[in-house]
Amino acid sequence: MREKIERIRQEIDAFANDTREAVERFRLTFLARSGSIPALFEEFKAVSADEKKVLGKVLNELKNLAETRLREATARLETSATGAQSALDLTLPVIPNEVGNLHPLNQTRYRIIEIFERLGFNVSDGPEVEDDWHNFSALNFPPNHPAREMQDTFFVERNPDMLLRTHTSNVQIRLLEKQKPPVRSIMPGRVYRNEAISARAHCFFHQVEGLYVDRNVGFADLKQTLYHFAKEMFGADTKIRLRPSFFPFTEPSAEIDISCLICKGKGCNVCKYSGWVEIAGSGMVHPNVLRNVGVDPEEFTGFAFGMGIERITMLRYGINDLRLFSENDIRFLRQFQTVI
Ligand code: 2U9
Repeated sequence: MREKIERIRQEIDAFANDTREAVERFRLTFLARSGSIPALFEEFKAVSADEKKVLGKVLNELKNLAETRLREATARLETSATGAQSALDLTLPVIPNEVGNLHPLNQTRYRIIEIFERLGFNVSDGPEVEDDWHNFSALNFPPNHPAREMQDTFFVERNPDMLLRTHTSNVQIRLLEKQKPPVRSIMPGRVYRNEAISARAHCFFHQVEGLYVDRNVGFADLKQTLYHFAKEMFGADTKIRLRPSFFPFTEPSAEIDISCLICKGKGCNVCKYSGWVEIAGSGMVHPNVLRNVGVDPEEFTGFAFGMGIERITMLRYGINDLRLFSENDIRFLRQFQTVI
């Protein structure tokens, strides 16, 4: 029996426990019920009492050796590359969670909404596919007037026409049709134009328009509201300038310029050496428009304005190509990560 024990010890030492299958074979060969070590214990029962004293110790050592080797081999497998991939190593550095960010246009939209909400404006929404009345006729665009051609769009149906709205003014019309003044609301949304795509134009873009109709609303209210907006949006030392303009739906009308953020009015590429950049259009709501929605222009007056969210965002961040906003290039979008 001594020789058998010695032979099995040598077999244990020689056994290559390097794969999952080999470890299982090791267990079956030496330790399982039908393995060689339990067989030795069976034999042990028959030896003389004297021999038991010596052999018992040796046999237990053999069993401990086999069990230790099995434990070690199993542990090696768990941590090795070929072993269980599921082995959890709590010492590894964590895999960072990739957090996305709001699209820069949405960041600007939320900032614009925030500024006007604090002045008491609420937010209204309406359809992007619109009829001729709400997009053009109610807004005092006469049929065949050149103003219609300047806002050419995509027609979904003809006679009667259904089209992709060219501005969010359709929402103001819908609002005034169902809500009597006072109305103080802004309308952010996507609009469409039939334009060739370039760095400065696209077939769709985003606007925020605003409308304030009540008794005694005057041009001074318009000017002060947009001055406040410009300072909140672009910084406290921002100046504004109003230039006469024309829109069918407002009279009088004015373009709103701000002092150039880049050169502080000295003259640069962005302001084309004028010191001023355009940020919005505005005006007093045309009496015909008020009449079209059943509001008496003798009793109520109002001002309205409109701005392109792309344009404001380009000025805010110094972006020079409109197409970047809709290409979904992660290298561009990642630059607008906000710290939360
Ligand atoms: C109603 C009455 C009046 C909305 C207005 C503008 C001036 C304007 C442009 C700015 C740049 C469009 O995004 S842009 O191309 N908008 O200049 N929009 S006043 O006037 C309204 C709207 C609704 C009932």
